[in-house]
Amino acid sequence: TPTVGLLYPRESETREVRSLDGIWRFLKSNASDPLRGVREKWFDKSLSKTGFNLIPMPVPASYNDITVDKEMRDHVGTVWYERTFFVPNSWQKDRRTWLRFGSVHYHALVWLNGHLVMNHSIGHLPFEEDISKFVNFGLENRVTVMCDNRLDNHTIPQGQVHNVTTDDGITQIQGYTFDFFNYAGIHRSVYLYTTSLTHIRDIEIKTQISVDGMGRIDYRLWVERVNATNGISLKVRLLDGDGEMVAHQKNREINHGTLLVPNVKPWWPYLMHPQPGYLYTVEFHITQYTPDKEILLDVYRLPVGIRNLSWDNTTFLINDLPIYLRGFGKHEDSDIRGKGLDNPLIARDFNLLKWIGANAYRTSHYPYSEESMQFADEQGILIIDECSAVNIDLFNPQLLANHMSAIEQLIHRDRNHASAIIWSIANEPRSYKKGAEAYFGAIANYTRSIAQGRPLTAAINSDPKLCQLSQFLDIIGFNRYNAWYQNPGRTDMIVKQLEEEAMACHQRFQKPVIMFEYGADTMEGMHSLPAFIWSEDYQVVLLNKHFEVFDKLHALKWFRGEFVWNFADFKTDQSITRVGGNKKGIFTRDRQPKMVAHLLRLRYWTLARKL
Ligand code: BDP
Repeated sequence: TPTVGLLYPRESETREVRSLDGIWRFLKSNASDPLRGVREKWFDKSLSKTGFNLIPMPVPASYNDITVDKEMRDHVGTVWYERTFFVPNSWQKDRRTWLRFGSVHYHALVWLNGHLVMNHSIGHLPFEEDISKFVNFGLENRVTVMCDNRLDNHTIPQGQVHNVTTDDGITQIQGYTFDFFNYAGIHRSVYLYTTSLTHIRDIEIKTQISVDGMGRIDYRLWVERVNATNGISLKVRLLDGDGEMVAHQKNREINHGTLLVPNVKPWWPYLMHPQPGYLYTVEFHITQYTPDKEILLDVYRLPVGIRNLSWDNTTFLINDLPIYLRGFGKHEDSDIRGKGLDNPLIARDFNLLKWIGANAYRTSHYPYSEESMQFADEQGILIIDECSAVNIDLFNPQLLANHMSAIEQLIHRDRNHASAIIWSIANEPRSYKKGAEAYFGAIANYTRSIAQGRPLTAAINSDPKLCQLSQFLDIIGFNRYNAWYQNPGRTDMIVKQLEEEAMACHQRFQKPVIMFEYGADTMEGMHSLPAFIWSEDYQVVLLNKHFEVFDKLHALKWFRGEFVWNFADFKTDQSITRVGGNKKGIFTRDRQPKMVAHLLRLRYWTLARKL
């Protein structure tokens, strides 16, 4: 389990960051022999020496929709990426060079100048390594990445590769039971950065506000010290939103400490306060004192929102006020780039969230980019932070280990974000099956041991009477498709049914309940009166019926939120239930509103004013 590499790369007086994003050289290996490149050591020389045709491939992006080749879109197995870059001589003396990937899906092997430097599984999460000893300083370097998209019974999420006979012979296909397209490639930014030998490896902060308005930040630091670093000390400064210093500390204890902030400006969610998303910056300076001089070894600045979070069997509070969540399930998904990091798209999505009056979303069904988490902190959008365990089914010890690792990496990466308020440990697992109780008991115990003051949830579609996971959660999330998968067309069969389902969740487990998914596939521009499934009118009627229930439940206090499925249309694998993808979006895939967006906007703004 990697426990480092999860601090976001930031420039400072002592750190330089360079992007390796851009156009890389790319090669798709033959599906029938995915490991040929490893056998033949393609990483030893430039990929051009393989004799295969290389194509230009943008990074970050999924590779699937970049070309017009069906085999590229549906590829199962490995692909290779490569590029060259220079590292300045100034990075050599008394310094380290780090190579960091924001996410490669699913499995990545990374070589630098022919040396294997990284091996990481589970997409959606960053990984990095100190590459100093393999770097040619002042000269050209080559990075080679092999990316494997195959999912099996041990991967998070699970999938099965099997052979099918086609007109051209036998070929492999990837089966999986979740509906979003299994995009693959170097999905997020690649960075090269440098630190001093002695530097901050990791930071953990916890915040709290007391009744008298005193803010408190407890921090822990992991400092990598190298030989001659005696006499090092830590200086910590807290800057407010205007850059004014409001607290500071200087000590020889470099591993932990506390900052107190009188009259603290709390971090508030969007529409709960005139100034939501208020962030301070904690500045950590590591200095070495020698008899004649003071050497600045490292500076790292971490944006921090100060807030309280608490919950009990009926409610969920932020800064001691109960909060009702108005949100969405989302996806990282867009035309051409697939799951590739796309800053304009992130910015647009946050503008739409604010326009519609939402205050939350769930990172269904995997961790989203670090950049989006930073946006959420700044805008006051609450994040139900989900790990990539979607639809898991066949419980086994190796899966359990990988699932724990997925959760560890997620919490480790996101624990310092004020916006991350709840950890979601799974989406629609087959939690009614034999083996689920022991499996999720272990997952929940483990998550709780590292939960960093956040409650646990999961998005559950099993019958509450049969579910063996819910008992371990703090907040029960449930997914139901009344008048869609159940009783399609019958919007007159939503209200009673849904009310009973929500009540059953609460009665059995006595915990706060959130609806995490409901919705209807909707073709933009299709109209029908009276409403008929797939039309925009049907989506309006279906949502309206759900609102009726939510209003009733809300009066019961323990019902803590509503999340529509989905924020926007997204790509799926090919099936007869999908028209160009999943169309349950409130927005289209290119982020324009469907008719229902205006209805939802009215509701979310009204709720924001009322609650
Ligand atoms: C739910 C899944 C979600 C799907 C949705 C649907 O959690 O990932 O996209 O169904 O089919 O069961 O629209």
